Parts: sequence; C-alpha cells; structure tokens
Amino acid sequence: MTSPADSPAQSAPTKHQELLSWVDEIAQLAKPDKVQWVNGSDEEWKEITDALVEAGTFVRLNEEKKPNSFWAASNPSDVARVEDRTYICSEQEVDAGPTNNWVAPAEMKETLRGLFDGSMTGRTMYVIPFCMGPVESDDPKFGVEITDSAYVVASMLVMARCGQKILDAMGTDAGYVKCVHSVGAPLADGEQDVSWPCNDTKYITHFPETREIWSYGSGYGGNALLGKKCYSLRIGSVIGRDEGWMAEHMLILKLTSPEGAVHYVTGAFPSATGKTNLAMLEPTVEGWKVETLGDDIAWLRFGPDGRLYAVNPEFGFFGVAPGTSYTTNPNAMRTIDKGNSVFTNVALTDDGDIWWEGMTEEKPAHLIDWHGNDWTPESDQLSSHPNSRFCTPITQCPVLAPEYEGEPNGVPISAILFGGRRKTTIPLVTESRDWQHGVFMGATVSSETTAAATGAVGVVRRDPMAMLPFMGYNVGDYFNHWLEIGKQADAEKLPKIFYVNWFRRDEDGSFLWPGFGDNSRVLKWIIERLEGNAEAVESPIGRVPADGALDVEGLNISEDQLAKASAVNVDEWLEELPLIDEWFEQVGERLPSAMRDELETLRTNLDAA
Ligand code: SAT
Ligand code: MN
Repeated sequence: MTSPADSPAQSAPTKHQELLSWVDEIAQLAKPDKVQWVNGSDEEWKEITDALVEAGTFVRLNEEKKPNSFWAASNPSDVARVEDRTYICSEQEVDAGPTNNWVAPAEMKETLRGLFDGSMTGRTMYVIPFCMGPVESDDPKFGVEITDSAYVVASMLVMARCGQKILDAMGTDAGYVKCVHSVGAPLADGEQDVSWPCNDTKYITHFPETREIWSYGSGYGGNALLGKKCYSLRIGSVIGRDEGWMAEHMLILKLTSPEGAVHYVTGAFPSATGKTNLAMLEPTVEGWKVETLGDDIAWLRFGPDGRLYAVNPEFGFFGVAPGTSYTTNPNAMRTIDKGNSVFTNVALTDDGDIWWEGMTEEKPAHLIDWHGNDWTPESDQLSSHPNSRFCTPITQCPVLAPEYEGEPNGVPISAILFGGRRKTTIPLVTESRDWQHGVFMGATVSSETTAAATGAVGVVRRDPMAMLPFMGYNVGDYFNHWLEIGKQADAEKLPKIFYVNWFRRDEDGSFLWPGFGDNSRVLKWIIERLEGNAEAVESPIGRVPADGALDVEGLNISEDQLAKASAVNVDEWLEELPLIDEWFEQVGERLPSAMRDELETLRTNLDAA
C-alpha cells in the first residue's frame, strides 16, 4: 500500500511501465487516500471481506450453512443495470448505431474528468489485474479494473481470474482494457461511510476505439464489475469484430448422449430468462448427461480445424436468485452451498443463512428482507429484490465440465440456440435452414423485458442475439459480422442454429411447456438432428420436429398442449411480420440486405402456407 503522494509505482508489483503510469494518472485524478494492488491471495480476501463486514456492507453468513459467504443489501436505487445511462462513445455516432446511447468521446471524457476529480477521496483505490478466460490460452485478453469499492473487489475475485498471477502473465508490455470505476461517493475528513455508497448520477461508458471503460455512480454487478458485460460483451464485441471472432451473451454446455457422443452447444437468451438454469440443467431424458462450461458469456473463435470454439471468459456465476431452488436448479444450489459466495439483495434468515422467493415451498417464519426490515410470510412485500443475485465460484459447480480448465482455447461448438421469452408465436424449437437463416432468427429474437434492467417489465422488444443492451457497435454492422463469420468457414463446420421458446402460454395464461430439466428433451432432438437421427418437417419459418420426434416419454403433457407449444401459427406470424419490418427500419441503413432477403422469404413462405 502506498499513498498517492509517494507514487503507487514505488511498491507496485509490476514492471509494466505503461500500466504504472496509467494507475498513477487515475490516482492523481481521483485522489484516493491510498492505492492497493489486488493480488488474489487468501489473506487479501480475508482482509477485504473483514473490512466489508466492519463497514456494514457485508454480513457474514453462518459458517455451517454458507462458509466464507456474505450477505449485502444495496441502496434501493442501485439494483440493476442502467441501460439509459449506458453509452458507447465511438468517434462517429453512426458506429454506435441506433440501439446505443452515444456521446462523442472527447465530450464524455470531459464529463468524466469532472466527475472523477476527487471522487475517491477518503477511500482506497484498488487495482485489479484480471484475465478474460484461462491465462494459459494462446491469446489471453487482459483487463485492469481500478475501483474504489471493496464490494466490487470481492465480487471480481469471484467472477474473474484476478491478481498477481495475471500481472505476471502480462509481463512488461501486454495490452489490456482499461477499466475505471468509482461509486462516486468521496468521504470528507472524518465522515462516516454508508453501507452501500453510490451516486444518483450514473454513467456506464465505453470507448470502443481506445478499448476503455469508465463507470461512475453505481455499485451494482453489471454496472460495476467491468469484466462482466462492459468488457466481455460491449468492448469484447468490438475486439471480436476487428479480430474476426465473436463475443456473445451465451451459455456453454456439454451434452453427452447415451451412446457417448459429445456435443458442445451455446445458447443466447436475454438476462433473467433461465440461462443459468439451462446451463446446468439435470436432464429428465434417460441416459443423457449435461455438464456446464458457462452460464452467461461465450467468446467464439475459429480453431485451426476451421470450427468455432467457445471459451467462457468468466470465473463465477452471477445468477438471478429468486426462483432458484433444489427443484429448478439443483446444481446452482449445490454450487452456492459450498460457500465462498456473495449474495446481494436477498433476505437473511434468523440462523444466518439466506432465502429468496421460490427457494423453498414453505416460507421461513421470519426474515430480514433486502431493505433490512423484519419480514414474515404475511408481509405484502417481496423479501428479495426480483434482480437479487448470487455471486459464486464456477469451479464449485458439481457439473462443471473438465474442459472448463482443461481446454484453455475452448470447445468446438455443434449448435447455437437463440431464445426469447414470448407468450405467443414462437414455437418450442425451430431449426434454421442454413447459417444466413439462423442469423435472421437471431437478429429478430424478441422477448418480454425482465427485472435485470431498470424499466418496465413484460414489454415485448427485439433483443437480437440477446445482445441488445450489450452490443459495442452498430447493430447493422454486428449482423454483418455474423454473416461474415459464416463466410469464413465451410458450411458443414459451422454450428447449426436453432430458435427456442420455453415460455409460450395457453389461452388461460399457463405455460405450455414445463421447461427446466425437461428442456433436455429439446436438446436431445437438436443433437439427434445434428447426427441425422431425428425427423423434422419443413415449415414456413424453418424446420420443426416431426410428429413423435420429440421425446416426451414420461412427461406429463397432453397432446394438445404439446401441439400448441410447437405450433407454427401462420396468423400469429403474419402479425409478427410488420413488427420485424419496424425493427429493420430501426436498424436502418447498415442492415445487411441478406436480412431483408430472409424477411421476404419468410413473407413468401407464410403467404403460400
Ligand atoms: O448485467 S449483469 O451481468 O449484472 C446481470 C445481467 O443482466 O445478466
Ligand atoms: Mn447475462
């Protein structure tokens, strides 16, 4: 530890001169009381979590229930990503595109310089070196996050590979993404801190050309853990565009058939639509095995054999807590039960454990809710915020595939799933005719909004590739990049693309498909399609399972229900066409013509049906 007065460089654990001078520059601006380099040791974890307990940010949980784990409650105004305060500051506005907020980089830097001037006064400025994925990979991508939040440090230590070993791997000159974060709550001399410092003014800003991230005013995960969405997707997608790979909002799973055939599948689903559940589902079909490699982010790069390989750049799960239970996601529960986790905005039980809506059928008789108030089952308020989160090490997951550590350059992908959350129209599963058609499916995914971002819940919006809030550049260019990727490989080496919807409803509002572990039945059909062992029929929107091709043995679903879940309803699709038209209008002039061609094909197919 050093004070800025005697320059952080003096005791810095690296000889990376450019990094040292950048850290110095930020310290000069933000004026923290001291600078601390995060080394990733157990002693450091203890020191930081002890300090968070001392400060009232963390409550240490019962060692027997959740060893080495902590409960935190945020400021009630700081509970989710703030998309309206999130900016892509490219030199040209058109490069940010119509779906992102934009401010010119020079102007935004000016604003940020004002906000960060003295913003860390009274606090420690932590420097967190981290790596996106295994540091042993052929092309490790580094980041360094500077933050004045110890909560962010603890969370980053769970979510990313951090510390001295990363700094050592960076050597004296490795490139890295500069990530600067402040909660924006300087402390005057002797001023008492609050348990969750933040600022009403928030800026989550990205500079794609200079590969920088600056975040101000929030302590919430997606706004403050800058290795998460900010780097892994927004800046990552730009690096991927420039280098010929893809950064996607996808889970990665490994499927093994009863015959022992192994396939790796990725899936893009909007935030809070069951990605974490699908990533580690317990299959209900006999003899199939599912293992996980990731629940949120996949970086897809071509391997020497011309196939696309997926790596999970993260090191933990940052999952939505409510609804997670031994019924819906037993493997997530087993992961968190091993401890070493941080829980934010859930409820605290009287015996020092945590609880949230849906964890158990029977509600505890008494809790401290996420506002810090007494709660009983009679209470008319939720005990936990709908976007409350568990933050837990992925290596504790009992179904983690050994390839997660064993294959630092990733696993070859056989299929890509796109999914939304739609009450109508979108059938249970549709196979694309080819890559371009699959890209069209992804480009037109729509979903009802969830609590993962601030704003209204349940509104249908287009969420292309589940990337709407995460694309670091123009959405039309992004679609074009997907098409270009398809041109770089032989068709038979490319993953096959499927469109799924677990959320279709009956007229009475009930879900038609049971979901959760039974989604393995859909995965089984997909794998059998890849291997040429399952029947499909052509429909106007793509190929759908032939009658009897989906394994529903032992499933309590009526034929009528199954038919409704899987139906291609031409009238509903005819209503969808103008919505897609409208969306493509919004994408604007950079929409690739191939996407319009696909829309015309769809129109023609529906007219003929
Ligand atoms: O943005 S977070 O990573 O905090 C959560 C999410 O929306 O997936
Ligand atoms: Mn996500």
